This record gives sequence, structure tokens and C-alpha cells, in this order.
Amino acid sequence: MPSAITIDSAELRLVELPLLTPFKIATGTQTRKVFPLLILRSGGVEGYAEGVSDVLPDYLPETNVTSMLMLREVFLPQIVGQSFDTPWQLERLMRPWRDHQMAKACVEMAFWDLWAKVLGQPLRALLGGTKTEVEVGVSLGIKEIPATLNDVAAHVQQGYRRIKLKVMRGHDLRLLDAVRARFPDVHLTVDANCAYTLADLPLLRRFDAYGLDYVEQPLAWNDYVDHAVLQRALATPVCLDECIRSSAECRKALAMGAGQVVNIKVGRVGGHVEARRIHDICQAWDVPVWCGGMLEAGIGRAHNIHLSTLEGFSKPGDTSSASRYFERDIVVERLETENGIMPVPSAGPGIGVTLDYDYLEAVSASVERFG
Ligand code: OSB
Ligand code: MG
Repeated sequence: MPSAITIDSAELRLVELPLLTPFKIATGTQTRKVFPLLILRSGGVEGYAEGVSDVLPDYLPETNVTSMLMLREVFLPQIVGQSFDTPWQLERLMRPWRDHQMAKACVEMAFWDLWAKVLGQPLRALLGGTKTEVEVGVSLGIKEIPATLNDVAAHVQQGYRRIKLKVMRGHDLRLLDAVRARFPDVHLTVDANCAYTLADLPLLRRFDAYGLDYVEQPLAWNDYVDHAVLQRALATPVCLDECIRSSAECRKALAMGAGQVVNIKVGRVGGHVEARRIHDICQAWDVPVWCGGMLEAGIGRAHNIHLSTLEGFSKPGDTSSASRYFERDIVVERLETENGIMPVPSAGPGIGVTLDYDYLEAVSASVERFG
């Protein structure tokens, strides 16, 4: 067994996949998924990761341009040709650089996959996960109310464990009235992607009438002060997504009472090491966590599923079937749920999926090689 893994080379691609249907949230409509894909190589072994940045800074400030730039100019030159004993060592090396969590996550997650493959272990086992399958819900984009009712019915029928409705200003209470009238017992949540302000407090208080499991990220992406004010005024738990980009932010947000549930996206917080720290802090506060998604293709989705096997992920995640978003995936294995359960990919060690290089080549807008 090698004592350290030398990163011989890296390959950075920008990948563009069409979405089967447009995905509309409060900040805009997505019709394609464009993302950085990183391959790290050591000997004959490859580790993979997807970035969760997008074309425009409409979710968080990072974009594909900034992610690719940081990877190309800063992170990859720093690690290619170097040896690392563990992912923690790599994470520590990148920690001094400010922000750029999505770019850091690419490097760190690809190294976890590589490390796990060299050790011959499933990623989940090295992360400390205990489950071999995870419970999942769906995130439904904004449509006209009748179309959303059909979407809810279809996904409840398929056995998804929770339905999350995207909402925005002017598209909330009537939607909730309609969905609750037809589905009185379903586990229901809403995600506002920062659409509201504290001036909407009277409106947001009316959400309490719908028995929601939580309301996700109602206020600004960088404001847990106002979220604390809101949480004190609501019976419904507030779930933080955009607001939590590090364990330090998580600690402060929970101490302030800014939320009672946390959505962890490994790609948003800089990688699995930081995701695990957030998980542990939430456990100490008795705050449930669940694994969010960013419409990932198979590599990112596989990472998310492995992370979701940790004990504190006690609510259904957003890692639903890949076929809801893509006609064809960049991995060979199909990541599909059955009755709201997603099996942990296990086609081999690491993240347990195999890259479909033919299709990857066809959907790569650019390829850059390092080392
Ligand atoms: O806020 O969770 C979010 C997708 C893109 C950007 C932000 C979010 C989402 C989702 C999709 O809700 C979840 C999924 O991957 O299915
Ligand atoms: Mg969200």
C-alpha cells in the first residue's frame, strides 16, 4: 500500500449537457447544465469530481469562469506532481486561499475518489457513512399550478419521500393551497432561493399554515442575521442552503438561531472534509441535515449519494434519479431511485461509477491537461 498518492496529471473539462425540461427557480431558468469536470490521475487510477458552479453568479458568486480560472491558475499548478497522504492534507493546503469553495471542492472531491480507489474502498466507508442506500425527495421547478400538481402526483406515485416546491414572490400561497388541498399528508417543503426579505414577514408567516417540513433559504444568500429574526417569527423550521458555505458560518448561524435544518451540498462548501465538519456541528446542535443537489450529472450525483450515507443525514436528500434531468449521463451506470430509495453506486471502489468517455468527449466544450 502506498504511503502517499502522487498526482501525476490532471484533466479539466467544461461539460455541457442539455436538460430534458427547463428548470425554473426564483433567480432564473436553466435549460442546460454547464459544469467543470476534473480528472486526477495517479499511476493507472483516476479520481473524478464535478463542480457545482454555473454560467452566471445567480446562486452564489462563483461561476464556471471563476472556477475554471482558479483551477487552472492556482489549484492545479499547486497540486500536480505533488504527493498527498490523505484528503485532509490536500484540504489544508487550499484552506488559506479565500473563498472559491466550488473550485476547491472539485480538487478535494476528485482526490477523495482517487484515494478511495487506491485503498480499494467505497467512498462512503472512508467518509464514515453507514448506509448502503439513502432516502430521497425531489425538487420541482416552477411551472403553472396545474402542471406542478401533475408533477407532484407523478413523484408521489413514484415513492419520493418528500416534495420540495420552488417558490418565488407572487408564486407561493396559491400554489401551496392547491398542493395541500390535493396532497394533505405528503412531506412538503418550499425553496425560495433568496426571493424574500424581512418586509415579506406577514406573508412568510402564512407558510406556517401548510405543515411544511421546512422553508429553505427564504432570505438573502449572505444574511443569517435576518434569517434569525425570521426564524423567531415562524413556527416552520428555516433550512439554510446558500447561507452555509463553511463550518464557521454554520456554527455562527446555528448559534444565532438562523435556522433549524441545514442543506449540505459538498460542492458548495469546498469538499467532503468541510461537509463532514458541518454535519458534525449540526449533530452537536441536534440540527438535522440533508444532502442538496445542483442538478448534477453522474459524477457529482455519486459523490452526493456517498456523502448522504452519514448518520446525520436524517432527512431525504435532493439526489433523485438522474433520468429526471438528462437523457444520457456522462457515467455508464444509471443512478435511479426506486420507491424513493437511491442505492449507493458500487460499480467499483471510490464513487462507484464509471465515466462514459465517448459521451464525455461529445459533450465537452473544452479540455485542458496539466502535468
Ligand atoms: O437551491 O437547492 C437549490 C438547483 C439549482 C440551484 C439551486 C438549487 C437547485 C435544486 C435542485 O433545488 C436539486 C437537484 O439537484 O435536484
Ligand atoms: Mg436550495
